[in-house]
Amino acid sequence: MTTAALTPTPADKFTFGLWTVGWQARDPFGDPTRPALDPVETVHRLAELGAHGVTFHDDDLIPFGAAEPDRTKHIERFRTALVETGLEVPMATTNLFTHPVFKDGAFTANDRAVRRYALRKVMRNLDLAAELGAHTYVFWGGREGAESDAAKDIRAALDRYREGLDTLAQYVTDRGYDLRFAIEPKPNEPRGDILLPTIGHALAFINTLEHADLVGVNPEVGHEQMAGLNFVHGIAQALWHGKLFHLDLNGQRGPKFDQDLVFGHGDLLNAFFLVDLLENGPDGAPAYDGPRHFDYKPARTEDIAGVWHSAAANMRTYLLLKERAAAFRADPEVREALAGARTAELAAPTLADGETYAGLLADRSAFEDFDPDAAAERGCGYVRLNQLAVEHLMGAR
Ligand SMILES: [Mn+2]
Repeated sequence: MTTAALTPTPADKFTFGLWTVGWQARDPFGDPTRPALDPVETVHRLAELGAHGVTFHDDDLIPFGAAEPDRTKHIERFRTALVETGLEVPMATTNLFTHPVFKDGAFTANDRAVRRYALRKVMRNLDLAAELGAHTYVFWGGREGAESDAAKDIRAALDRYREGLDTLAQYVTDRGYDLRFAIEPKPNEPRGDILLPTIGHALAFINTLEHADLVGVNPEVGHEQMAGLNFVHGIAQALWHGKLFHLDLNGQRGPKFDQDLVFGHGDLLNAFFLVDLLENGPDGAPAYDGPRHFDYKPARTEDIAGVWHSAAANMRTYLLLKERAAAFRADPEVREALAGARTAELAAPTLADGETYAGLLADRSAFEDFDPDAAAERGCGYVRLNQLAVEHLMGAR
């Protein structure tokens, strides 16, 4: 692959949250290791690195509780930086977790006044998101959960979660905003157990919403892997439901605390198949054409130079995996191995066109004359196929 192809450009649609590179590396055991970053500087640095856009929580841009004139000033500085760089804001979200008022949740806090306050905080930032041209609004309910099963009536909490999203979807619709919602699942951290912990939980919940068509998911690599789940399968199912509205790329090494590593720095083989899934859809076109959003944290060990190095690393890793996945798909030996593994046969419906179960019952070859032992003897050839993927990933082919 040429150096040019590994140099990110806005056409690659790479985006970063202000809170990612801006993380000062405060953790539960230690103080920050880096100074705060000015969002204006972040916008300029990301543009220099070839990013397409930047995303934000309300409080990343405007300090919590800022007076109205200050708020306006922060927004204007940010807007100027966007104009100067051409960076877009494809997504925005709300901080409903840092301030102690949200210690028991926002939409699902037992305290009704906190729930009303949370909805107002979201509505205010929805106005700003629409004004800045965002098309996706993410809901990560990190504080929506509990540590004790006695603390929360989960069925009532889900009623309130639904009420909150229905109310906000109505608001967006009435205002005519071109915004869709994306729920970001996470199993735990900061709460002991978080509501809507996985992609599957979120998809089932979305089906109950009044404005279900406006709501999809924003799955994060690490969050699903914290639950021991296969991220590629989760993304494939979200695509299958037509609900992959956005996604968060990063790295995670198994079920432990949320590491937010650089993309690919966790389960690299799963990252390879993820990029293959996103970029190489069934018709050759990408299966997903939205932003490739990085929600990672530069390691606490890094200084500011390391922050920008890690930001660039996310994009370079993605482009390398995209190149490796294309080589994998183009390799004649891979095609032969795929045919041997009968992967395309799965697309053929199990019943023939127009056939019903009556036809299946009448087909002696399906059962009476079928030889299950002979079928069981055939190997699938999946290990050979996987090894080909590993070798492409390693640059050995
Ligand atoms: Mn995370």
